[in-house]
Amino acid sequence: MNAPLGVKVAYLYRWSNETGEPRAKREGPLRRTSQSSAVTGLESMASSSNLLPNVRPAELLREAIYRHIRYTLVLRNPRLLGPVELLTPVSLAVRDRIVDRMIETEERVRSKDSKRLYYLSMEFLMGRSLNDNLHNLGITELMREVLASIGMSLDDVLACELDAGLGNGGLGRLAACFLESLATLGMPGYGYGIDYEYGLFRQEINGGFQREKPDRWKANGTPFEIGRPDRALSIPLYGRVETSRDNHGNLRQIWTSQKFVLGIPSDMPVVGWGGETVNFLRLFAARASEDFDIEIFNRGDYIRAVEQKIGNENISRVLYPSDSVMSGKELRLVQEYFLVACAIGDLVRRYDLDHKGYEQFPSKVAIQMNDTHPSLAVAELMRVFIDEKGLEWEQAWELTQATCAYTNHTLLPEALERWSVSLMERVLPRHMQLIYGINHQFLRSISEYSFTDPDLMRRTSIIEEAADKQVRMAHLAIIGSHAVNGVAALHSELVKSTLVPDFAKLWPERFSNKTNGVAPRPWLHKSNPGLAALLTETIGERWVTDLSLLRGLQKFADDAAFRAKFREVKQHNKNRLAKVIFDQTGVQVYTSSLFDVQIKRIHEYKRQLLNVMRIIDQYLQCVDHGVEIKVPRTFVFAGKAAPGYWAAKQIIKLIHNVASVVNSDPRMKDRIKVAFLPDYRVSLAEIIIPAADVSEQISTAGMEASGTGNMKLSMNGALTVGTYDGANIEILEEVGEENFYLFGLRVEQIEEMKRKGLYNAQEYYAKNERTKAVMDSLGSDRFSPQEPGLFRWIVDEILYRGDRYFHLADLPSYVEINESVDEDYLDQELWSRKAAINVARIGKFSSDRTILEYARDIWHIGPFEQPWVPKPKPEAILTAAPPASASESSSVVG
Ligand code: 26V
Repeated sequence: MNAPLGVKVAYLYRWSNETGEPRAKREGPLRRTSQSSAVTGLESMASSSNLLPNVRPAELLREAIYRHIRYTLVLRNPRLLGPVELLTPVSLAVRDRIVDRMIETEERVRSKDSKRLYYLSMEFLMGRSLNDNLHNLGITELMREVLASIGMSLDDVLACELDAGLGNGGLGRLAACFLESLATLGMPGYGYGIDYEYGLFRQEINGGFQREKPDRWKANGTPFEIGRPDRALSIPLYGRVETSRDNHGNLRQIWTSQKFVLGIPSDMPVVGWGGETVNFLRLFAARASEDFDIEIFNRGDYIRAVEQKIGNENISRVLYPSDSVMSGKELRLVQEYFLVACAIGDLVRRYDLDHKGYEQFPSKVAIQMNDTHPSLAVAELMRVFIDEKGLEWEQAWELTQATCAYTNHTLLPEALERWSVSLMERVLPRHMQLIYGINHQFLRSISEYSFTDPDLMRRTSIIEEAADKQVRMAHLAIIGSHAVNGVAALHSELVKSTLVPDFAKLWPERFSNKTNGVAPRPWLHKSNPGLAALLTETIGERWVTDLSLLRGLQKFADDAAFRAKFREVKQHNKNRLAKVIFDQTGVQVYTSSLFDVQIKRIHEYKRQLLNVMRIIDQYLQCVDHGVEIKVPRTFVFAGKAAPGYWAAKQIIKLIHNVASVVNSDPRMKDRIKVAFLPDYRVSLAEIIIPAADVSEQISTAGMEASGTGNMKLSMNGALTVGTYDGANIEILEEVGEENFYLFGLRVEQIEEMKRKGLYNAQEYYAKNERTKAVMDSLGSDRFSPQEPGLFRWIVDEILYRGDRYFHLADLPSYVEINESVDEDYLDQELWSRKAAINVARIGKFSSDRTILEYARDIWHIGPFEQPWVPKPKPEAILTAAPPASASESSSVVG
């Protein structure tokens, strides 16, 4: 099976390992390293690759890096390069290994003609690639050794990579975890997204206020994006629809006079644990097509034509930074269609490579829509089947529905997508027509029920009849899918009972729950090496790909020696975070204090404000009433506010003001420290999470669909202080109520209070002294001495404008539960037992489990069991020969 020598050329370039100097320097010109004077440099490398099995992996890796330094960067002396300059060659050396495995994976899937999953998402929060890839290939330590040999620290190089922050928060990170799990499980699953030039804004803090800066995440290069301009697609927009007859005399709708924009794909490899499977995330960038607006060119208006060109390229310029309010902006609609059209165009092309006709389509392709953002996929697939492939409506519809599935991620009415019909008619006239057709067919199918429920059609129609007619994207997604799911048990019930009860009654079998999960490789094994080593030493290494095995840890929670080691790991992680806090904020914290962490988007429903109220309460108790604070705490906040979300930005300012008062008041004797870490992102989360003692998950019940930070924190040995909401409920069920600090109203209570108008914040204010004191301090200028009246709005909002989020109803029970936290924390043996039990019982929340459920119930893609994947062996990664067929196959990665 060996490839011809010429194929191996990329593998080995020999340098001396004693001096770090290129051997070529001593032996003569690079092209003359071989005995044969006739061979080229590349051929000489090919001949030395015969030595592969005998060469140490470290040497191979170093040679691969040196080769890229010389031939890709055209630089001479590796020892003179700084960490930023090394990032690219180091990444490319790793990438070469990955590419081989990516090609092999594709060949495997193609030869089996396996069904493939395409995960369509406007967001993928990938974070840093190099570290993740090294880790899943099992060559992190090897790379550390190699870089050390040239006087470079691997950590310094890793830190130079800018996060790919192509997402707002939970929804985008979930997509990234899903891709990692798909690859680890060996499933053919691919992401389709947008290659935003700017990801989520960078957050700077200025005088306590958030300032947004553009996120130039590509500035240091993106070696893990593999451009595929040969796979470009032409995407139509605007124009009009004309009716004409085809050759058989049938009426056909022709979308004409469109403008075209190009979608240029780049692939980010997604390496599964062990490197056995490498899938990809295909991201599309918008480029002007020569003939975008051919009329302007024809008129000879060159400058306007170039302006148009720039305008079209804006489609993939920037990620929309709101995760709360739907903006209704044309550019966002165009972005959504751009993603969908690129994805469908590409996946249909891939299907066509190996199949004739479309009968088999749903048995070869599954499309998962991450929220309604890509729900135009339903209309686009219909358009492609009918207009481009000539299928009849009925068959096209059957295939579309059998292929698509939809996941809902929010119940918040202001985040539900609706697009005005007039906008859709202008941007996507053919799709609007198809949506009317889908709606008509649907309404006809339910017309029989209208006798008993005359309002049913109005409620379920895709078109909302209002002054400005709207397309309800969730209805389109539900009608066009064979499966609809929520992301935690409670949330999935609420989808059925409150969001779309009519659809749930019509098609109960279509609805299910798929509780979210997080990938244990990046969020535990990689980011918390101390804990990972302790787990492996205690229960073996198999937990990495089967997190349910953490249960084996349970008996060790009673073992004092184990707990001591467990605490030692946590302490180490806290020391590391303390340094970061000091460097980033100047706040000095005590590493022996309890680290209390709330890290997530800033949103009223997530109630960072409740957390601040409790801090204020403790502060007032201490300085005004002399109450002793028994357990010193460090409160860590991090998170971004949507740039247009005024209240959320004010909350950031409040956190800073409270921090400056509390941190500097000598009467507090440093018992409480508050720190806001700027620019929350994946790579910062990786440092905060392993160091947390307490995880704040305090949303108003019924409002957090699932949460995933809650899972990551508990997985890393933090105890949750949480409401009965989202996946908190399932975490509590797993870890046991004695290992979880539950407080606050339940959904039913909140619903009832809303229904009956029972929540009166003023009553809570009047009847609780401490609540009153907290509110009064916000109304006075105690936390804004230089900025009079700054926080009065909070009092107005809560006491006089109804407080949608029930802060005052939950404040007393929140304060009380925190007293139990303090008591337990004083007993470190008790605390570490609870924390260890959290880790032992968190296995359910691996995204491997989530993906296996999607695969079994929705996608019908194997394997249906968790496969065992051994720890990768560096030798295997470094010395594997390239695939023999690489030179024979023309289109290896389609
Ligand atoms: C909504 C919107 C509204 C239109 C404008 C742009 C935009 C961008 C993102 C979103 C996402 C809102 C939904 C969301 O992020 N949901 C979160 O999903 C997580 C993963 O399922 C879940 O853990 C969180 O509880 C949920 O809030």
